[in-house]
Order: sequence, then C-alpha cells, then structure tokens
Amino acid sequence: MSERRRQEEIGLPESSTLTVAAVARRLGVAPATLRTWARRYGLGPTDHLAGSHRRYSKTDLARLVVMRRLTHEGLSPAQAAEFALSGRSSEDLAVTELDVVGERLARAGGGRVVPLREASAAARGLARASMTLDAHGITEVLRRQVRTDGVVLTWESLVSPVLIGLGERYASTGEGVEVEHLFSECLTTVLHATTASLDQPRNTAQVLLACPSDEQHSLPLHAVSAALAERGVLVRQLGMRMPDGALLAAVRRSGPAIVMLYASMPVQSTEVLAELAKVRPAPRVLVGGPGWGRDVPPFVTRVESLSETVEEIIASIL
Ligand code: B12
Repeated sequence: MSERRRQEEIGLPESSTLTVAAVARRLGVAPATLRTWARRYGLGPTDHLAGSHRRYSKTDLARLVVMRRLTHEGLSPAQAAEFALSGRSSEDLAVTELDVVGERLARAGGGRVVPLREASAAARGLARASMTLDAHGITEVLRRQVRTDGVVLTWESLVSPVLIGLGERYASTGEGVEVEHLFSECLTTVLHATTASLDQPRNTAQVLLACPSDEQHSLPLHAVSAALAERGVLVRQLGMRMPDGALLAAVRRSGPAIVMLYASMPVQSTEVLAELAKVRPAPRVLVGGPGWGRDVPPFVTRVESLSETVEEIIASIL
C-alpha cells in the first residue's frame, strides 16, 4: 500500500494526534496490546515527549494499521512489526509468504472460522480476513493472487472453497450474511478491475452472459468475464436477475455467437432456452451452476466449472 493510500485509509487530519484509548478503539485492539507492541517492537508514539501523555500521530497510526492487518492475516507479531516499520507495502509480501500465512491460520484454527473442507492454506487465510470483515485484506489477497495465478486458478483454488464455506456456514447457523456481502463486494471489485483492464479485444463474435430472472448469484459470471478478459476476449455482461423478455431482446439486438446463463437457485422454467433456440442466427447456449435441473434441452451445453466455461467460449468464437 502506498503511503498516501495508507494515510487516506486512516482518515485523520495531518496534525491530529490520538491517545492510546482512541487508537485502541479505532483499530479494535486492546490498549494493553498497543502497549506491548510499543514496548516490544517499537510501534509506539514517535513523538519525543516524556511521560504518560504521549500521543499517536497519523504516521504512527498508519504503521499500526499494517501491524493489525498482518497479524490478522497470521504473521507473528515480530514479523508483522518488522514489516510495519519497514514502510514497505503489504502487497510486497510474496505469494509464498501468503501460503505461510495461510498455513499458520489453518493450524491456528479457532472459533470464528468458516468450514473449509480440502481448502488450500491461502483459502483459509482469506476466510479469516473475511470473518474479521477486513475488506482491504480480502481485496489485497484476491488481487495479489489474480495477478500471480490468473482468474481461473484463483477462482478454483481460492475463491470457490471460500464461497462454498461461507454458504455452508450460513446454511448451518443462519449467520454471516454481512461476511458474504463484504466478500462478494471485494471479489466483484477485483474481477471488474481485471475485466476493465482489457483494451484491445481480439474477438469480433459476441458473447453474452446473464443470470436468469430472480437469480442474484452473478459472481461466477463476473469470473467468466474477467477470465476471458485475461485471454483477450470481451463480453457483454448483463449480470443478475435478467427477465426472460429482456434477455431475448438483448440477444435479438446484439446477435451473440454464444449465450451463457448461470443459476445457483433452482430455475423455475426453462422456457427461455426454447425461445433462445428460435432466435436467428441461433446462438450457442451454455448453462452452468447447480440451479439447472435435468430437463435442459439437448441443444444446450452444460458446463461444470469456470475453466470449462472459458475453454468452451474461446473454442466457439476464436
Ligand atoms: C455469494 C452468495 C450470495 C450473494 C450473491 C452475490 C453475487 N453478486 O453473486 C448474495 C448475498 C446476494 C446471496 C443471496 C442469496 N443467497 Co446466496 N450464496 C452465495 C454463496 C456464498 C456463493 C455463490 C456463488 O457465487 N457460488 C459459486 C460457486 C462457488 O458455488 P456453486 O455454484 O455451488 O459451484 C458449483 C458448480 O456451479 C461449479 N462451479 C464453481 N464455480 C463455477 C463457475 C462457473 C462459471 C461454472 C459454470 C461452474 C462453477 O462447482 C461447484 C461445485 O459443484 C453461495 C454458497 C454456494 N455454495 O454457492 C450461497 C447460496 C447459493 N445462496 C443461497 C441462498 C439461500 C441465498 C438467498 C435466497 C438468501 C436469502 N434468504 O435471501 C439469497 C437470494 C438468492 C437469489 N434469489 O438469487 C443458498 C442456495 C440454496 C439453494 N440451492 O436453494 C446457498 C447455496 C447458500 C447455502 N448453502 O445455503 N447469496
């Protein structure tokens, strides 16, 4: 994170200073922890006034924000402090370090975790950032992972297990809607940024993505558009809750070579698929997600994963 970004996050006027109690409230850590961080790691107020009334400046607070984030992500306090004092951005942490972080989190366990069967260490780290509602932490992990591994691998090894874990937690406890929303927002931001970075599309054939009416689970489609953007393919993204009539109108107007529909919730009627078959020229139709039952017509291709979707689309249009 740049110094400016860090300062912005802190949102404190340049000259203001804060007491230990005020910093503790802002960061959500105990005053005793702040005193320990000051004593052991030199992360106390840097003004040179003696006595008990020393106050934290904006720069001191910025370091503590990094310290808190990295300890949440699973670094030891000593490692986190070294990083916070170095003034380096937490994005400089290598992905291998991220795995170490995740491994620690996996071992740490604890009560407020998302159930993650067979998840990678990094997925556990991401889940932990989600549970502490650390929006910047979630976004950073996702951005870093997309940059190194690309969208498909990030989705399949990291994002999907976390989403399924969040869903299971909600199903068994009825809790965590706020976590699900925050995670979805951060993920959408990262996927949109990837999609928007495509400036020279190499496809002339059009691709249309949408969720059927009443379907709000659009994240997989945002992953499809971001993964295709990485391969130089631009799509038309209609997103969630597309009424049948509007979808058909868009298809007639834009003449896509391929239409992909994703549904998590049970699809009430497949009539729109029959209508799509009547459009001329007829687009190829893909459906994905657990919402599609057994009765999809034979001219429709079912896709089971993000990678399969991306390969099917690319093979059809390039
Ligand atoms: C994020 C989320 C939300 C967000 C969606 C935000 C957004 N913009 O997409 C919000 C908060 C809006 C939301 C709302 C709701 N949600 Co919701 N949500 C989820 C969550 C956690 C992730 C959804 C997702 O993106 N899944 C994508 C992948 C990770 O999961 P999947 O579809 O199961 O993946 C399988 C395959 O599709 C395939 N796959 C994986 N990735 C990809 C990618 C592609 C392209 C393809 C083709 C395949 C594929 O592999 C997986 C293994 O089989 C799921 C949990 C879950 N297991 O999905 C619940 C979940 C889908 N939601 C659920 C529910 C009940 C709801 C609500 C009804 C809650 C409510 N009471 O209001 C509402 C409204 C839903 C509606 N009308 O559409 C249930 C659905 C249960 C059911 N089938 O009936 C789930 C399963 C949670 C649960 N376990 O109870 N939700």
